[in-house]
Amino acid sequence: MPSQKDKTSDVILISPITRAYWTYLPFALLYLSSYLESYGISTKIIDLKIRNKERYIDFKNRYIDTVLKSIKESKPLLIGLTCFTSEYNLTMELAQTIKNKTNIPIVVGGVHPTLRPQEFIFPGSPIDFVVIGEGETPLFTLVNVLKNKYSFEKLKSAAYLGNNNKIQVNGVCNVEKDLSKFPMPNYDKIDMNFYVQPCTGHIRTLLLSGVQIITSRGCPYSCNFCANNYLRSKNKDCPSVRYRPIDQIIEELELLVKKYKIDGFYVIDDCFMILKERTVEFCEKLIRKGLNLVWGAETRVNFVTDEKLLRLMKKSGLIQLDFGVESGSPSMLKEINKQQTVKQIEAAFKLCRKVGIRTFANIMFNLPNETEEDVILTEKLLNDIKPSVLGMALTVPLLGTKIYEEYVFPKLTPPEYELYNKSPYYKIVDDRFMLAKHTIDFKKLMAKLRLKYGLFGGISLSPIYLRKLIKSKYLRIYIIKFIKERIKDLIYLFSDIDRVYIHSKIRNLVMPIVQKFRNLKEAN
Ligand code: B12
Ligand code: SF4
Repeated sequence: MPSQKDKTSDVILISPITRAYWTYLPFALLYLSSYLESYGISTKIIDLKIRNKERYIDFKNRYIDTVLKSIKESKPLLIGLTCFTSEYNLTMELAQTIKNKTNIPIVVGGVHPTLRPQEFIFPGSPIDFVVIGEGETPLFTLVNVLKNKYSFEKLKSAAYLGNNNKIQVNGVCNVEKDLSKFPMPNYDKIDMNFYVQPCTGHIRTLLLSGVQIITSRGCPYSCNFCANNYLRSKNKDCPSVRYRPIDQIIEELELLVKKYKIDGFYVIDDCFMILKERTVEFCEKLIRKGLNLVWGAETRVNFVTDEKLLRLMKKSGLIQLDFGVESGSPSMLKEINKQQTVKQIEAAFKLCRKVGIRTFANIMFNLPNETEEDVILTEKLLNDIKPSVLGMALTVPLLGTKIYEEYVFPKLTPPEYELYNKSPYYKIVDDRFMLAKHTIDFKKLMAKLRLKYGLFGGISLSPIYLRKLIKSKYLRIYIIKFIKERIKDLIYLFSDIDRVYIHSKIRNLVMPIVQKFRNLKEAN
């Protein structure tokens, strides 16, 4: 049982301030918390959300106050922070603020610390430990070492400042082989009412009260824009994909329905549907349990080839499949090592349409060495597959990816990690991020494609979906939010029309006149 006395906790885990708007569950912290608590180590998660109309500056003050107050009250043995590359500077800032008030050790884990432990461990750093890789067991060991005052040499998959004032790294990146030993995420530790509210973030663009779930960790592919492969390649002894027991997942969903009244869920596995027999087992058990949930998932086109399987998935509540289509150009698909063909993309979309499953196509522009012809091929592919929902983004060479290693020179310095926070949607925020060879106006291109395929994707007339909404305790919120979403659609529609047509028309009218004036000026 947890050793919770009054308000004290052995470990405090803190969500970064950047995640104040996210409707994605803080899975890393939830899993770490439930594993530690299964061994009687009490934990607290600070996961603050910005309030309606709260100014960011007020939120930031509230966030810092809450963190410091909580540390004072809980008197923890250890404070844990989590960090993507984009969050590096804010994480260091937060750690320093904490260290100015207390001497309690701070550990950081997550993608960036795993990739660059040396950027956290150096003389004078406010961070005391880095956990490298998946954190459950290394964090448990760290807590035990601190509790029992053992030597740091006992730490595993961890880094700290050695006696010589140099970083000491013990062991390799941790990849947990057996996921069955981990209890389900510790949902009670956070404000689940916030997370289960109907929003369009669970199943992209569809209003739904739900959560994300993880059924497996890892991916056997190596797309070179994805950091996954690099993280995994640091530990070659472990299987790339590890699975949670299906019964545990079903039990988790049952609890989420009973306790939080969710209407659906979204599978955020790195690579879902790898093993057909597992997908079948999952769907059959979902049907047998009678939870009547609507669900969506992200997968790869090469896994969607079997009509019977797709029909079973639909029967179990599947409404939408999201695909990383990325490009319609065979040479681009090869360039990014996507290991999928245009034919496979076309076939998967065709099959989904036949069975009646919505499709989400994610497209990446600004791929390495992309030419105008590659973009035209992507436009052509979209015309063929006609996704129910279209997502587009410009490729950003992330730290820990092959494209970062190959194309970004000079490499980013830590203050420059802030570049990852700037909107990557339609703008190249730094010359080093320009990977394409053409000079197409991305903003206009994306506005044009959104007008063609991306509008009103949030509307679904699927009977299982509509039935779910009508019976839901959130029906009133669904109606209000549905109207708000359609107003947003209209605003986007007009701004896209403006970008594609009006802007260019005005430009075409005005520019020759401006040019004439310029010529006149030069002549004088
Ligand atoms: C779901 C997801 C999201 C969700 C958020 C989920 C969440 N609450 O964390 C959303 C959609 C919001 C999101 C956003 C972004 N994401 Co994202 N996301 C993922 C994804 C697919 C899964 C993350 C997850 O929940 N994993 C499950 C948990 C259990 O694993 P985990 O987070 O790795 O945590 C384990 C360890 O890392 C470690 N650990 C983590 N924290 C801590 C803390 C302590 C104290 C300890 C001891 C250990 C520890 O232990 C955990 C348990 O084993 C990953 C891919 C991946 N496989 O990691 C990308 C990924 C993390 N995202 C990535 C990126 C780039 C982003 C964005 C920047 C994208 C963008 N351009 O907007 C934004 C971040 C914006 C910002 N301002 O920071 C990159 C990160 C690369 C990098 N170098 O940082 C990844 C790796 C994908 C990729 N493209 O390569 N993301
Ligand atoms: S399939 Fe997805 S998770 Fe796997 S390497 Fe490619 S982008 Fe990353």
